[in-house]
Amino acid sequence: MKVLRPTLLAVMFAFMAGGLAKAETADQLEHVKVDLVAPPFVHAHEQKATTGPKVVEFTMFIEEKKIVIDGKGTTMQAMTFNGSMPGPTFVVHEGDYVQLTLVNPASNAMPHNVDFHSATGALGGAKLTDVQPGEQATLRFKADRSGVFVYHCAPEGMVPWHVVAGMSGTMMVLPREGLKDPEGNELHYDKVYSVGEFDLYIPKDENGEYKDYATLADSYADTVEVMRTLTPSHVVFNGKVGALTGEHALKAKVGETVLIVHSQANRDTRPHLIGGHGDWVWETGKFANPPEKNLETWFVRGGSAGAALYTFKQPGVYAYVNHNLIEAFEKGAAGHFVVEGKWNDDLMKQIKAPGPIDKDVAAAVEASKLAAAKAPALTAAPAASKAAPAAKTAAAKPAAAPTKKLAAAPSTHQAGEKLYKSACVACHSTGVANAPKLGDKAAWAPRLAEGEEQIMEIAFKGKGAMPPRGASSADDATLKAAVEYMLSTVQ
Ligand code: HEC
Ligand SMILES: [Cu+2]
Repeated sequence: MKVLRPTLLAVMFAFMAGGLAKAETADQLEHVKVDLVAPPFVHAHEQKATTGPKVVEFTMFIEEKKIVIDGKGTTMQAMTFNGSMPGPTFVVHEGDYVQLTLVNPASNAMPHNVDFHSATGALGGAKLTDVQPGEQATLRFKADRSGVFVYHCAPEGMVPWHVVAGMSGTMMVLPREGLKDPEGNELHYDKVYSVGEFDLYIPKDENGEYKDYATLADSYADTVEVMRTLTPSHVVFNGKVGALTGEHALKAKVGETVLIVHSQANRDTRPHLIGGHGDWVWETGKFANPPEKNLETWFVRGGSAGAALYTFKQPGVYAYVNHNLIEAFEKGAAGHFVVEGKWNDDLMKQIKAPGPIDKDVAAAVEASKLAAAKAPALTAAPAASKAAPAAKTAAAKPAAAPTKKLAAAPSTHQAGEKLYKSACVACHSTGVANAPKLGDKAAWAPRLAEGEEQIMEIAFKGKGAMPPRGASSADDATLKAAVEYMLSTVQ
């Protein structure tokens, strides 16, 4: 019988439908068990697969617990995979099978499951892993495409709540031959860090203080109400403000290449390494697409993970932030890289430390300030138009800048006035939102001092409450004529 088995298998390969044959294949493959580790760290793994596909077995538990999310002691009733936010990062190779046992201990209150964006079918496996407190389930799926992918809890009727309460993480499916640049050169990393960004929605009491809830169920109604505002109270990396700073800062050395996996299961984000770059960035996280080179900031869509590869060139403390800087500095979305090594003067050098301003420098600054203040008065356009009667304004201008000016035909002037009266008058006759009023010399004087080119630029591109092109659909010539008309009333 034992001798016959390979033959039988071969027959199955030849004659049976792919699905069944493949399932049989997975059963024959070598099984390896991998222990997950808490982020920002990632379990040991090969970058290039040295064997054929395997079944990689993982066990992950779910823990509901109250956690502190900032330095002020604000609490949240969290739901977590393996007790961490984000949950652990899984690493396999394309073509491997993931075999996950999901455990929901009886100490929990909620049903949970897991939707792997790297999996195919049954809501990413969520349908097959619905576990009540006191239950476990095992799912196997084929990692049939490479990339970094989000996974998250998705229990019916409570999906967003479980996700923003902490239940997401990442799976990295590496190409079997490892990472490559667009030319096919191999890319390696010395370290990989897993950063999970979370938007948190903590309810406040009548006094504006964050509320503390005794149980997960107690927190539900108020939390959902805050969630519906779409305005997070906190935006954090790895579960709390400061989870990746101070003694928990990410570490690297000059010359080391770090892969940063950044996920956000619910909301868009834009990671940025202050003072560094992304040498190679898979912004959408999918290794089958060529990485982008030398990015300053990368965009990670809500519900996805991105991967950035960077070789540190300079020592120091680098802030790693969500470059919505309000979210970084006011709401918490910031971490640190502490990089050891030797400073490279060629890349950057402080030529002179801050100190009193030198006399000759001060004089030069004063001189250029004077020149700048005089400059507008020297431009021909406003001066010329001041002398010209209103109707001739357009005609006077071609002399100043012939190539730039439009035909001075009276019809153009009329078209400008007509456009003003239809599209611009609403704001510019009343002065809504400080729109300079028609004929109001005081309002226009500082703008004229900036020069007509600047005025045109604002008219075309907008500024503050001034919509681009005054929100009109007029052609360039007519829009210009409308501005000329407006200027003619203050000269
Ligand atoms: C919704 C209101 C609104 C409409 C409509 C509007 N503007 Fe304005 N406009 C403004 C405001 C407000 C400013 C002042 C912007 C500022 O300085 O912040 C302004 C400024 C300007 C300026 C001065 C730019 C400068 O140098 O500061 C020009 C020129 C101008 N508008 C032209 C137009 C023209 C032409 C139209 C119609 C095609 C138009 N605007 C329609 C609100 C409006
Ligand atoms: Cu859940």
